[in-house]
Amino acid sequence: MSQTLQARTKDLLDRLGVPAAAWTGGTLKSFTPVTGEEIAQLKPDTAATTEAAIARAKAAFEAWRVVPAPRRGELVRLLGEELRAAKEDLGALVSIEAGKIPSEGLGEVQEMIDICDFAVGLSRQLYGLTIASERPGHRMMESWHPLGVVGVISAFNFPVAVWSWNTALALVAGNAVIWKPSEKTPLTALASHAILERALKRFGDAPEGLSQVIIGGPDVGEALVSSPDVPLISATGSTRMGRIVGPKVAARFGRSILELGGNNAGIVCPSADLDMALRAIAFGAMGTAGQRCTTLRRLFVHESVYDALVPRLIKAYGSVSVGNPLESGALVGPLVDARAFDAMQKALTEAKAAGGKVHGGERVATGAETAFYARPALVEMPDQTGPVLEETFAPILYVVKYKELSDAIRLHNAVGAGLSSSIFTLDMREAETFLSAAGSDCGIANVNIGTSGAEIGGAFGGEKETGGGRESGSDAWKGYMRRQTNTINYSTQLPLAQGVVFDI
Ligand code: UN1
Repeated sequence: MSQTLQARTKDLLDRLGVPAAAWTGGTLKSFTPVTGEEIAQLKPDTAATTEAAIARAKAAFEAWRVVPAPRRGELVRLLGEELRAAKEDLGALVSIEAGKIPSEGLGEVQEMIDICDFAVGLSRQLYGLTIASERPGHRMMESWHPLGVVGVISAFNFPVAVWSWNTALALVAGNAVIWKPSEKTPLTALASHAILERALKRFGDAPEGLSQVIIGGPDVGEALVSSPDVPLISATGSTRMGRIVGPKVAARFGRSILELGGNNAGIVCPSADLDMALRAIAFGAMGTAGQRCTTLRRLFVHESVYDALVPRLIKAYGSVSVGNPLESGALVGPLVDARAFDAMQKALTEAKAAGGKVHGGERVATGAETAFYARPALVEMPDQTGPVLEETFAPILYVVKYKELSDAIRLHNAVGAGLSSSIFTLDMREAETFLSAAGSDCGIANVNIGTSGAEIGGAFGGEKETGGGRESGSDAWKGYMRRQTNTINYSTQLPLAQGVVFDI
């Protein structure tokens, strides 16, 4: 088995155009969570090579920012084409490196293609406003200008899509990009970059160093985050990471887009379509083995439907297939590593101590000792206490019974994170209350679908400890540009605003 997986990785990297020298013979080891075996040895960057990359990116930015935006869009159009051609291979590599089931590996690449399409259209729509001036013979408007070098820090769980959300927007916005992928998923980063390089080659005259990847750990991240030549850091990962990165960027008056932890919840109301809710909850809570930032982690179920829904959910938890996603057709693949498994067990122990009734959560043997598979856990909790208040990056769903919707919404909002949320109801009043100013406090609030699996067309991100950043669709592109307010006087007079007189 292990030979086969290594060989498959090599095969995929060859086909995707990543030279063997980039992932063999180095000191940074890469493992697949599918079997736990080592699949690559990379040569890590250093603070010095990162600084050199930033200097190259800065020079590239100065050339790129004056390329007309629709022409910049052409590069992203070509990237979308190359991604379409590479979809099967890159999706398979995501599955090996991040442990996703095949359709989720492919889905992640589809998300990259979608954002490319979006960004191509955007390259002709970087609109500013025209604004009425209070002065005669004057005109006001807004211009959106490129920002500079964008540093992208991404996590293991969406190893390539998050880069593409940032890069597709940053490139049409006229910026250069430096990407520091998770140390756990460097191979998919190198592969994505090889795909972009093919697009750059076809494009022809893009400046050298426009988009670069740096591989390594905190020292490399630190060099990127602290550099005054990187005006924007877009960082996806834990709230703990955000607490380090955010203040560092702010201290130098840089801008950051933070997409951090989620402790996402759903509310199941008396009128809910329970069959539909069951499926949505199953995907939201167990999909990607609970390792999405949008994973459903808390569920508030109205007392009148608790007995009709929760036993069915427990049954689904007991029977869902867990195993090697590349071989067995399982729906739940591995946790990323031993630490993730230990964190899951610790949370379950704490939940039990807080009065929780745990269903599932045990290790599932696959014959590979260094791979960590767990049966997803559903925990019936008497209240929202202990580990329920924290994000544990594993498939644990805490279920709490409620009587009044106002109580459910209060509990829903009573956690640190504020990423995604959903309500299951056929009652218009309940749905609209949940979406209202007094409802969910999250960046994403859904009705009759789960918390995960957002489309790229909407702005993606959340409030509070989730960091407040927005990526992907809607007007998230504005975060990657600088706004300039312009006032133009085409009269023969010089009236001052606010009626100020200053005659010399
Ligand atoms: C993440 O987990 O960091 O909404 C991103 C979703 C995906 C993106 C998740 N489209 O679940």
